[in-house]
Amino acid sequence: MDKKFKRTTVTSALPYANGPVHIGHLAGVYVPADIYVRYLRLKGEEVVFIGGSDEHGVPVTIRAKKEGCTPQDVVDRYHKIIKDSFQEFGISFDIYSRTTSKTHHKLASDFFRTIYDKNGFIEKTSDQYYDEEAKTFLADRYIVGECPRCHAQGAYGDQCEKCGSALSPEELINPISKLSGAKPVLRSTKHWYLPLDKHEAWLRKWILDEHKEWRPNVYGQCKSWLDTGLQPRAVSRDLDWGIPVPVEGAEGKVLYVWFDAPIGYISNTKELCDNNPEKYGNWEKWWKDPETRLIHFIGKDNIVFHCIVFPAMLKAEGSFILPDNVPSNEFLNLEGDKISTSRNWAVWLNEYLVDFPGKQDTLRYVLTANAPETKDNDFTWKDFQTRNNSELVAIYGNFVNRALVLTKKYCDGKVPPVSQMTDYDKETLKEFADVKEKLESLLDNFKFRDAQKEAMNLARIGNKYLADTEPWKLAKTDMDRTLSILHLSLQIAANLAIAFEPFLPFSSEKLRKMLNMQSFEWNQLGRIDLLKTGAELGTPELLFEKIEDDAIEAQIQRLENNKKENEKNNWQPDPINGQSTIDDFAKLDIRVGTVLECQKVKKSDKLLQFKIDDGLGGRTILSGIAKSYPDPAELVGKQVCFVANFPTRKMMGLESQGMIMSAVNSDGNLVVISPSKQVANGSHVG
Ligand code: B3M
Ligand code: ZN
Repeated sequence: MDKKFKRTTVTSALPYANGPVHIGHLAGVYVPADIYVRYLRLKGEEVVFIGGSDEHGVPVTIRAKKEGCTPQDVVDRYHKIIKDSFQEFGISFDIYSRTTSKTHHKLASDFFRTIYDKNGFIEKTSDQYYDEEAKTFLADRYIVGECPRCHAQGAYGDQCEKCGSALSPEELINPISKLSGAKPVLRSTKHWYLPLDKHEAWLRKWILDEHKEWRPNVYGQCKSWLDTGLQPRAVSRDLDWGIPVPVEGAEGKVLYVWFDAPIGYISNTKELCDNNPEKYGNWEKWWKDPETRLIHFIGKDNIVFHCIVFPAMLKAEGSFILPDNVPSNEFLNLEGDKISTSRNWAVWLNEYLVDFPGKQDTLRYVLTANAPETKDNDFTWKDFQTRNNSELVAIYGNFVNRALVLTKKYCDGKVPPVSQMTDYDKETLKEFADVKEKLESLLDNFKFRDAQKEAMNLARIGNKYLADTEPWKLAKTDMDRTLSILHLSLQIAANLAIAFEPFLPFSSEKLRKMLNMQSFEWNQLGRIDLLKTGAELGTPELLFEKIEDDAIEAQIQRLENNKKENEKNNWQPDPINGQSTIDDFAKLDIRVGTVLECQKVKKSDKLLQFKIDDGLGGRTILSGIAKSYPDPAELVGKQVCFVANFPTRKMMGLESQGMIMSAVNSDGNLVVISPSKQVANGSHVG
């Protein structure tokens, strides 16, 4: 660590407690933060790791309304689910608390008040949309209407998703409240604003000149915000869920969730220290001492809040340090598609644990191997399986298992003596001599993906060493050499246990026990005297298990099902298509006929060929509905409606005389239209 710092405060974004967490959260924020903290702890550095749930904000209130419960019920439920998931995945927070805690309410309130008393806010009255039925002011996202730019329907008060324009709610044509469907009215209301424009000059210097080492994605986003020019931002809202604005005459107003949430880092630190002062000392040393280094782990959609807004708040308050780095990841996609809670396109951590019990490290490994550190990245189940089976099992697990099982066999489960070192041994040792420095330079620079690769490389070296030296063969002729090889292999395994601890804590713990390692420190990395000759080893166990195809197929199937289910639930009929007249309709001659034959057209996966009794001598019609009727015979004998006066068309070398009429169902399937009672073939539809 940089000499000027004595200790590190690590925070990770506080997830909203209005739903469970998924692999995107884990990959983007919590696994990298946890790797970093575990690494610092192994080095014996002074560090705290602060987490918690973000429990305020409009989405919580909406969810509560929908479910007919209170906002507190919602956050109680999800706080627990989220907290448990993190714990199960070994995210080693010193504290995981919540923004509904008493400590937080008081601290956030005092924080606001300090800035207020220093005249750090501006007060402004403006007109905002109000829903008279729901009796509430409307957050931008809860107002929809026609986009003033592209005229698409359903644009949000802050953005049109069709054309991408940033909007403000007053610009929407025919705005509607998403809460009640009512037409919102403008009402004047007073709010407090943080004048970011006044902070712009020092922010520019601090970020653009003094923090050029921040990741390019973070630095770039900050630069573009700063270059556009900062505007005052409202830090209060009209809402009945949150921390009341601690100012007279502010009834019905609460702190904006993005104002109180980052203060949650501080409150949670305070709660931690107050509860355990012997271990952690006074909370202020973690937030106010210039010798403390503050690091925020976040996702890319939170950059502006952590690099611009929160630092401006800290500066305005006046007694806090500023973050030294804000390692932010890009997004993780899932099977090529954006992860989406509303579309249920996600791998939920609580569900993963049910399907893959005990396989936390596999997910941690795969998420780090594919970490979206510099660009968006993709998680696929196939890749998950490959990385587990051909890296964790075939390299790391295989090496460790062979070393331990052979030791049991040839040396009674005790660390064998080493009698000779060949040139080959020395070469192997050379290869991993600098592993510590390599890993450090990567971890210190938040390059977790490359760091994990380096650790796996160490396992590769070990695996290759055993494969090349083949001690199981040598055992027949040269037991001394066999034992020397095993000795060295076990030392490499001990190094692996340490090197992998930040990444795969569960397997490292298992391995540590198998090797019976007493001391376990980062400083030991690269040494080959970690295990003493003659020391008793534990029982060999498999570190990783193979994942079979059917488990992977089941996951892919589940995602497909979610997608279908979601399409059904979110399906809405198309809007009515312009106007037509009775004369337009009269031009179509629609009739009823009975299907006499129906079969697939050869070489076409779309077309079905119908023979229809149309009451007029019969006709053939081709219809592109084969995918919806995998068994065309089911249509034989049914009456269907068809357009009888279309000109004959040729498709795939066959003639089609008319068009069978079908409804397009919500899942995209086509369903042929039949009269509700038997009618004479050739009857008119009109
Ligand atoms: N809850 C947004 C998010 O989960 C927000 C982060 C707060 S960090 C102080 O993406
Ligand atoms: Zn638009």
